[in-house]
Amino acid sequence: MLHYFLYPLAKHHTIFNVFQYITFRTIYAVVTALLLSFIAGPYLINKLKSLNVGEVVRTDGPQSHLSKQGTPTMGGAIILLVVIVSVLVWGNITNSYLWILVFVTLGMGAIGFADDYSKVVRKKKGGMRPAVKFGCQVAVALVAALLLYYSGFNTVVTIPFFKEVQMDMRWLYVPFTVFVIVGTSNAVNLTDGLDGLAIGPMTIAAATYMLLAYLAGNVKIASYLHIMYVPRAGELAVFAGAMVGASLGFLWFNTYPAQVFMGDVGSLSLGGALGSLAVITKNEVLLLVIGGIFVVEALSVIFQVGSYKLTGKRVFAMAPIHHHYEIKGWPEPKIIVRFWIIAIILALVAISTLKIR
Ligand code: 57M
Repeated sequence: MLHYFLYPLAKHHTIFNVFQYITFRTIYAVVTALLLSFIAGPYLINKLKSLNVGEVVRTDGPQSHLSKQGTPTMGGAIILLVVIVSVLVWGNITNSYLWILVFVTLGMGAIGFADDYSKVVRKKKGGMRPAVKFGCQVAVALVAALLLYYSGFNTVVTIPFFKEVQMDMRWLYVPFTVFVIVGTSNAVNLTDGLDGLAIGPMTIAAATYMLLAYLAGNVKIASYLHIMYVPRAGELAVFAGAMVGASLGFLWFNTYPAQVFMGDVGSLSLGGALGSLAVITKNEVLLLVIGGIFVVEALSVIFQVGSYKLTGKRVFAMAPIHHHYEIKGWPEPKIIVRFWIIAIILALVAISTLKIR
């Protein structure tokens, strides 16, 4: 909004020129989101407590989790609010990609909110019916995919490390986009099972996409690095920046021992936003590396369920994989911080693909 209202004043005073720069607006999107989280966080936590919006912890998981019973949940609502406010303040509101990101984030957030509400407030065991929840996620992602496709979005997919390997997916890019967005949304949801376990790697992944969006949207840098140039995608650095600030701000309260959980309202929306960032910056396949922690968590569930159905044996003591380490006796903070370290290494590997091609 500031870009829309203040940049035109540059013809009167050069100071207003700063509002045209994506770098400047991205930095302040991070700072704004971080400060807003610090201000609104304690208020929201108290509000959730007074409304009795407390987590119902399952009793069949690791026993250490029983002490978390009643921790305020649905804190992801604050992440959503903070991201959207920061993006509206610092983003170029005439950029259509920004609005697609806002749509997916709010759409997935609404689904997560409905699920949390039925679990926590209406005390419905298991929450929303899985098929309904999945159907709604597909619907949100499909709208985004169709908007991109019919606006002439580039349907070519590149493979990291191999710049010559390219594939034009044509209309198949629509289901592919849906798969990336819904898959990431659910993978982040599965990861969100220990204090700070999802939001740490989310901060790192969003920071990586902040950089990639800037590079992909800059014609000179994109041609120098031989990466796909995506006109107007640079603006998504502002969105990713708001995600970085809001995630770090949430981590402040969600770090072990957590004062608040994000709930599905947080995990589904952040996951959906991350998947959309991967698609619009044309780094869809690289998401497997950048979001490697989320991928491994999801794969652990697929292998566990698959193996149990086929052979009657489990691969892990319990899936998703973070539960496996808990049952092996690793203290919770050790698992969390080690997963963060791996997420940082994966982000660096992903960034290195810009040069190793
Ligand atoms: C959500 N939710 C957490 C919190 C958070 C198919 C199967 C693998 C599904 C999976 C599942 O239900 N996953 C989705 C996981 C829950 O956290 C809430 O949910 C929100 C995210 N959606 O924000 O509101 C619990 O996680 C803990 N937590 C923290 N700190 C945080 O910051 O400690 C969360 C956030 C919270 C709290 O204890 O209550 C969850 O784990 O339920 N199912 C499972 O994960 C279950 N796995 C399982 O059944 N494995 C089987 C098969 C099906 C693969 C197996 O291995 O044989 C486990 N989860 C639990 N108990 N809690 C096992 C049993």
